[in-house]
Amino acid sequence: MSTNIALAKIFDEIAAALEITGAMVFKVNANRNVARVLEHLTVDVATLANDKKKLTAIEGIGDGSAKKIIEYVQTGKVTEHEELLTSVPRGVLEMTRISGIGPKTAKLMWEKAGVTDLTTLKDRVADGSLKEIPRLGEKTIQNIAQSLEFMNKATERMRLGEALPLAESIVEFLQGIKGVTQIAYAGSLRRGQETIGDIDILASTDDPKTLADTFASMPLVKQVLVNGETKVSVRIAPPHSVQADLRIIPAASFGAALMYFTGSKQHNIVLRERALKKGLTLNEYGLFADEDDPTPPQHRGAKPKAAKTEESIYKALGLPFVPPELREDRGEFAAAAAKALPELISLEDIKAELHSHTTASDGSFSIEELANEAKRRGFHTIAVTDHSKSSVQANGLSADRLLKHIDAVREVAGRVKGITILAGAEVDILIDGRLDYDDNLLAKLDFIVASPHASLKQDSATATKRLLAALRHPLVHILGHPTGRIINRREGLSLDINQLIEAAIKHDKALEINANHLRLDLRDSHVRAAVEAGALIAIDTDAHTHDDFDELRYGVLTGRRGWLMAKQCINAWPKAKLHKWIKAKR
Ligand code: DGT
Ligand code: CA
Ligand code: CA
Ligand code: ZN
Repeated sequence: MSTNIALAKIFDEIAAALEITGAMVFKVNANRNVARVLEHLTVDVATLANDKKKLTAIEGIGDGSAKKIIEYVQTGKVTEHEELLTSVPRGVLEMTRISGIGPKTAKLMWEKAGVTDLTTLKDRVADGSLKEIPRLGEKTIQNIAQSLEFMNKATERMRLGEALPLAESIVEFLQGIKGVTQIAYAGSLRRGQETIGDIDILASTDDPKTLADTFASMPLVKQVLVNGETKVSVRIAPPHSVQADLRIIPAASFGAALMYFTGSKQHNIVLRERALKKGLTLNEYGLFADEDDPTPPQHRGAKPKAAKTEESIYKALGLPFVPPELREDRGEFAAAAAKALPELISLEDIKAELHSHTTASDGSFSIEELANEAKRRGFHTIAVTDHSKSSVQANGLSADRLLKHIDAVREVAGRVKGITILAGAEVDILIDGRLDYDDNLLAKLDFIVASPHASLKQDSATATKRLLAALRHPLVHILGHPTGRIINRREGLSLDINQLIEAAIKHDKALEINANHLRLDLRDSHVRAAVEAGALIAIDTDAHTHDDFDELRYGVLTGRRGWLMAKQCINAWPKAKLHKWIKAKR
């Protein structure tokens, strides 16, 4: 699969270089979109390159991109990419991935101060010499310094949206190996945490040696750290660079091991205390009678009361099955005792996408393509919510363009059957809480997501006041990605979430979980607070391209970690109920 990743990087670099050299936005976006498509593609693109039609049949890959892919497969390089790299150094391209550095700033620092990579950038920030660059504001320099510091702290943990597909592909691969009877990933990944420290995989097999050897010699592996009979640890090659542990477990104790290695540690501790109170002892081999014997029960040949499945162990401890996302010792035991464990929302419950973009702003869909994709995914409603005018970097719509766009959406809505298409907007919440269009114009829209995009370093009190104003606005439906954070890149607003929850309830608004794995905003703990207080939640993908719809599962996992049930999530409501709620704000 490495051709896909290598090519994705090339398309990303082309996009960044084009941006720096001032190319048209659509050209930049087209290349960036191809990179996303390639990252998510489940077949090796090299196997399709003998036939251009097979490539252009993939959503998001056009004629020009297909040519570049074929060139790469045949020659190992892309001429356009090579040429761009002779005019823009690669290090300059990498800098544009840092929050606070756009293409203009990168270009300025490169031309005026010789900043050609991250290392020189760090030096120039440290010695204060960036200040001498004309037209580079003090604020920008401060932002860059903060981003660098944040990156240093945050880069070790891998984001869920990168770890989950990786773990799934490893599991799928190993499943096919001779002798394997059971296999699953465990750990923080199974609990759906937004970032993970390492990938934990458990398997049972009739042929341990073959499995261990196969795992250690996967093409993805860069280094073998431990190569034992029951445990193999490897480091996965860049760009992933994460550790993966495979543990080989006797089939009879697979459930006990899965429970143990899923964790969390806190949850496991409570389980073991519970076992002891019942005169039992729990470990990764099973639940046994607690006898006064220093030899562990599995070594004395003791027969476990339960071990094969997690369900049987929970049952023997007098508990219902606890979904992995709840295993944090944050109230799940009390809820289980009260027979009040939530029936968590699932991916299949989601029937509406209420935050999405088209080519009118920074998306890659036409309105019709967007609607058809939403329909294909089984949704009854799609809200088209392009950016508002202050989001200049995202090609936000002026008032005039918005009026025309509303007409265009209504025209498609009249034509495409089987799905409700709403004319909406993702309206910027300006620095003081005002919205980015006047009320007359807002009233013409069926649907409004109000989101913060700029000034994301405000102090907590100011930021909370700003978002409260948007929640109070009678025409708004959803507060979009409230903090504006980007995981591992940008901290975002630090908000008084309880005040926002209270206001959302009072004004009957929904708070968004932006499902994009870079955002997951609201985060799990915020969702939990909102769910407990009774606020409505929206789970939206913020789709810019076809594959973005696949990010929905990360939003659902975050919702589940926040104890969210379908009835509290507006995207899971039946059509009539949702539409009634939407119209009540008009
Ligand atoms: P991570 O990898 O940092 O995102 O978090 P986890 O939860 O995946 O932690 P990890 O990989 O260190 O261990 C996986 C699970 O194994 C963990 O959730 C619980 C279990 N575990 C590991 N070490 C211990 C331990 O010392 N005591 C107990 N009770 N459980 C442990
Ligand atoms: Ca782990
Ligand atoms: Ca581990
Ligand atoms: Zn947004």
